[in-house]
Amino acid sequence: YEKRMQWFSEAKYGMFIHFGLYSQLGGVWKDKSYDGYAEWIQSNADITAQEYAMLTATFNPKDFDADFIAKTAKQAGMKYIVITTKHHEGFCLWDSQYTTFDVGSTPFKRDILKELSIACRKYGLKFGTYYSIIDWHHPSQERNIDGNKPWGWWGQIRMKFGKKKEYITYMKSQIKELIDNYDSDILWFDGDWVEWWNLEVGADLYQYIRTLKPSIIINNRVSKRAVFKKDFGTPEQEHPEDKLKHYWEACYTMNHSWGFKTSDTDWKNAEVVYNKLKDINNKGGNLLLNIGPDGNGNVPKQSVEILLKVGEMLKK
Ligand code: JFZ
Repeated sequence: YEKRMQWFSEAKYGMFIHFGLYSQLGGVWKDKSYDGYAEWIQSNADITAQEYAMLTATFNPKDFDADFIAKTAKQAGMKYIVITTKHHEGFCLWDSQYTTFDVGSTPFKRDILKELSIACRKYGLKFGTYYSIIDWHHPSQERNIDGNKPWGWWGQIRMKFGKKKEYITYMKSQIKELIDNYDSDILWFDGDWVEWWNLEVGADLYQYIRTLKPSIIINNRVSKRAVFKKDFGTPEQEHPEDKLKHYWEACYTMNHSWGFKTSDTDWKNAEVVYNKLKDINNKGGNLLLNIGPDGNGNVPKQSVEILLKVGEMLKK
């Protein structure tokens, strides 16, 4: 365990990328701007999976430039990148054999994960893959009409009776693709809060992945994050006051939303980010700092500016 965690504990700083069909919307659906995270618009605007799926027809981020992103991360002093390969919406950024709800069914067609994983290797960065446990598109799951906001009906999406095995097989097949085709170094799960996800399925999945690639590292959200801290904990938009006994990584955005959001212009300045990074590192943690490219694949210029400024400060 210590051995496979070594690069991670030395890395200190990484880049998170939230990118998906939602990036095209920028937080706006049918001329109305929605509060909350832009990657949650399907929930916030209560869009049916069927209507939402039409966004594949217009997904064409021609300006997506993996080399530029990896180069910028490198210049910023980062050591790894984690990208949302499948967020809660269920859309896959690679051409998966196990679904057609993926980049292969869009006019774009390019394999975003292939491009980014190659660029990461070129600049000596580790390559990590975020994979959501909850899936708003997969037929195994349905909205919980009894659920309460603010997590929303979609946030508490439930497993249909008798479908859990089928979905877990789907997860395992896709994760095997992420490891076989892109040699993922980190599996970063999310969505562990739903009721049907429990410690047994988490432990089984953890073991399965460990067998596929013994050196991979897996975040605590593979299980119930409150209970299980291996391989590393993941506090979000906050970080602990003191040193912790386990490996950890805090994730933050530079504004408020993770996915690209037009109205979200309240950017942290470079000093704030730099101080957060130093504070987290002093307490033994890593910072995973997010960018949300827009629907054309462009990284907001404010984000690039902050990244490069912090990179300069780190060199001094
Ligand atoms: C989750 C996602 O829902 C969100 O879209 C984003 O990807 C983020 C990195 O992770 O959001 C969460 C997860 C957990 C908490 C809050 C937001 N939490 O434990 O308070």
